[in-house]
Amino acid sequence: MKLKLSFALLPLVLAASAQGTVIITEVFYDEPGREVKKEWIELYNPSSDSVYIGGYTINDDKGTYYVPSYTMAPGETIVCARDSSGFYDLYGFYPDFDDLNLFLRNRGDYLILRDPTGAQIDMVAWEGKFGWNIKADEGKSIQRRSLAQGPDAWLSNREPNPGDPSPIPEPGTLVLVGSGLAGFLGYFRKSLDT
Ligand SMILES: [Ca+2]
Ligand SMILES: [Ca+2]
Repeated sequence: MKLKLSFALLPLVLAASAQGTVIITEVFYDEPGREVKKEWIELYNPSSDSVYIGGYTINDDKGTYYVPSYTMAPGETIVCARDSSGFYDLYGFYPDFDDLNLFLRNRGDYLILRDPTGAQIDMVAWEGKFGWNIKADEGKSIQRRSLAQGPDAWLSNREPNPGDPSPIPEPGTLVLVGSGLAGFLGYFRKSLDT
């Protein structure tokens, strides 16, 4: 029953994916203590297709992070951390990548995800930056709860769950925020081109 339902909704799931392929789903910017080696970012592929993210970039107010050359499977998350051992200290396992070179400011910062053409495909800001009033206390994270853009799509002060995209809905339910037929046709055209 569940499988049949998922299949029936597939076109609209694809419509959702056409909005941005890969999104930021969690940011851990306020690590315990004064060092800066435990920060991390979680990315998620909500689409039904694999997405190669080599050439994607993430900017904050001071720097640029070149996302690893990697292909994300449908529904896969990856965690990009500043430091493997720092991350391990907190969670008891290692991040997918440990080359994050951004300093995620506790008093307001932002992340802008761009595809290889430079087009912005996602963003998040916190602690008042750009008027986004989401925030995390020390040791907590901000987490996305929907595919929508804007601060309402995010939750403050969450218990970190690196590698787990929740509370964002599973792909079969993302149709609720899909962009409709136009988005689907756009996606279809794109898939024919490549
Ligand atoms: Ca920080
Ligand atoms: Ca997560």
